[in-house]
Amino acid sequence: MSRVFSGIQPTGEPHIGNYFGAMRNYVRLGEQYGKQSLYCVVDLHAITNPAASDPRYLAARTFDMAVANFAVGLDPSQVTFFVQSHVPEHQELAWIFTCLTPVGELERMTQYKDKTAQLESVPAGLLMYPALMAADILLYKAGVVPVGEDQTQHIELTREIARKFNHHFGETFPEPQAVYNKEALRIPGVDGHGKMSKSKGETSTLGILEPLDSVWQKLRVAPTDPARVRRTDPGNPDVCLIFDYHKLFSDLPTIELVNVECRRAGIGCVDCKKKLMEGVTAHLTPIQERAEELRADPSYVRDALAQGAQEARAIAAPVMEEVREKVGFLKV
Ligand code: AQP
Repeated sequence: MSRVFSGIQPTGEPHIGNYFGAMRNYVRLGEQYGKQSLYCVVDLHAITNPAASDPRYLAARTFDMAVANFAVGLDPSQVTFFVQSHVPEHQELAWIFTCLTPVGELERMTQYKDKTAQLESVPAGLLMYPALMAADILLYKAGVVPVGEDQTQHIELTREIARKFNHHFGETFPEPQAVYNKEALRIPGVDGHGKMSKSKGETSTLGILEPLDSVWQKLRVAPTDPARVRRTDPGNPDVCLIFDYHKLFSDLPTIELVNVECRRAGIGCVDCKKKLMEGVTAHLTPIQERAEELRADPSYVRDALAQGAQEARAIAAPVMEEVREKVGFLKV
């Protein structure tokens, strides 16, 4: 049976893009693959962007990211859930992959270009990010990787690295496949500026653990179809991010109603947003209640993470032994 691997960065509160794009698939695949599905809070990735990983908050955000994943339905007794820095083999394999990967390949990654565009000084870790990500996945010989569409290029590079390693050192790694949630490939930010993203700050995100009144304040002022200036103007849901969100949170009759009524100016944007908020509330309330219970029991979360790291290392250690031997390191 193949393994599943995915990681999520503790760079801020998880948002509905992370949730619909990736975390829901973690839960679905977790039910199917059990302990052979590995999920990881990737704190080593988080520190590649110093602006997004203040050391005062990193541990708390790592803890909160675990809470959020458990709250949406990942059961740590059924899957393998851990923190990346607790399994040092990730870094060891990442170094070997770094040595196999041309700098040019890393420099052409879109995410690298986006994240460095505003930086005066670029940390080398940002460039090496995809080599570490390849190590995360291949350390467990995972074949299935649930991610959002923004990770496509990194998964392609992971496949390339696996091929290269196999070619140089003998057949070792599978070529993993990305698994997407087709309904949530790239959720737009609530500010209307591109992809919803933690590192763009709270104006971009709707957090899954965010107080609902704060969510409403953001939705209330969120941009809609720019061509719809007056209430009486017909709108176009196809260019409206509120309609994108309806498709995630609302039931089919509501989606259909909003679609039809917006086009003939039968519903105003505020009422449309209120209807959306009903779906958001129904979705997020049980998740937020579960998160509160988990926060009240920190030892449960910590014990689960310690156990998860042990389980992950039990898989990683023999793979690393095989890799060391194939690369030719001296054994004493
Ligand atoms: N807007 C999105 N729509 C769909 N999927 C998304 N993902 C992220 N944003 C969206 C998916 O969520 C998983 C975890 O993401 P991550 O935290 O590891 O890093 P990211 O992709 O870089 O997400 P962010 O929020 O944009 O984080 P920062 O700003 O810290 O880099 C991934 O599978 C991702 O595809």
